Formats: sequence, C-alpha cells, structure tokens
Amino acid sequence: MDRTFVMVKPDGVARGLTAHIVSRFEEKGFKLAAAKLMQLDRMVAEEHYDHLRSKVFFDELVDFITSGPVFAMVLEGKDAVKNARSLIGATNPSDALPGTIRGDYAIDVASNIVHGSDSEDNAEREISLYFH
Ligand code: DAT
Ligand code: MG
Repeated sequence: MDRTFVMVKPDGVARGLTAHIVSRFEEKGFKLAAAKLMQLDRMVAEEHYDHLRSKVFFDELVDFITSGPVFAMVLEGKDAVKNARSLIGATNPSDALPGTIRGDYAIDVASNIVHGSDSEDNAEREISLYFH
C-alpha cells in the first residue's frame, strides 16, 4: 500500500484542529497507520526542511515548527503522496482552493497548518525521520 507522511503543524494543534484534520484524511479514504503528538527539536526540524536551508525564511520556519507540539502521521492509501497533497492544497493559503485544508483553515504561508510529503522518496525519508 502507498504511504505518505503528514503532520499537523503547531498552529493546527494549538487551534484544536488536530482531530478535525485527521478526519479530513480519513473521510478522503486514507487509513491512519501511525501517529504521535511530539515536540520537534531544532535538529529534526532542520533535517526535515534541509532543502530550504538557503531560503531567507528558514530560521523563521524552524522557529515556527518547533514552537509547540505537532501531530505526526503515516497515512496509507492509493497514490498517497499525490492524494494527500491535493487535499492539503497549495503552499500559500492565498492560492489554496476552498475545500482543501489550507484553503479552508489557513491564511498565512508561514503558518499553513499542515505538512505533506512532496514525493515518495521524501515520504520514506520523513517517515524514518519521525517514526524510528
Ligand atoms: P509545502 O509545505 O507546500 O511542501 P515547501 O516545502 O516549499 O512547501 O515549504 C515548506 C514550508 O515552508 C511551507 O509549508 C511554509 C514555509 N514557506 C514556504 N514558502 C515560504 C515563504 N515564502 N515565506 C514563509 N514561509 C514559507
Ligand atoms: Mg514541502
């Protein structure tokens, strides 16, 4: 079965939207295969966002993702990476369509409520980073 890594970011957990977001994926047809509420340390956060190290917003991004607990998940389903990304919506909530999670629950790119792996290789890399 295809699988992907999805994480409710600190803004989503703090706003009490964790269960709601899990439900959105379950309603879509995903099976929740693993999940945990956890606090990221900077090492894990920097490893997770390694591809963005050169960006001006990198420090802000690491500050944000380590600012409170996140809810990390492994989701299983057909074309898991693609289906999860399409439910999550565009990176910038201003571009995310209504009906997507970011389109419905976020307004600012710096706190866009949920993460989803962008390729099968990154899904496996992120699953081993968070669930080992
Ligand atoms: P995505 O989360 O859609 O895969 P990404 O991997 O390009 O997007 O970026 C990771 C996160 O970095 C993104 O969810 C929010 C943050 N980010 C991206 N672009 C940003 C920007 N211009 N300003 C602030 N944060 C940004
Ligand atoms: Mg990404």
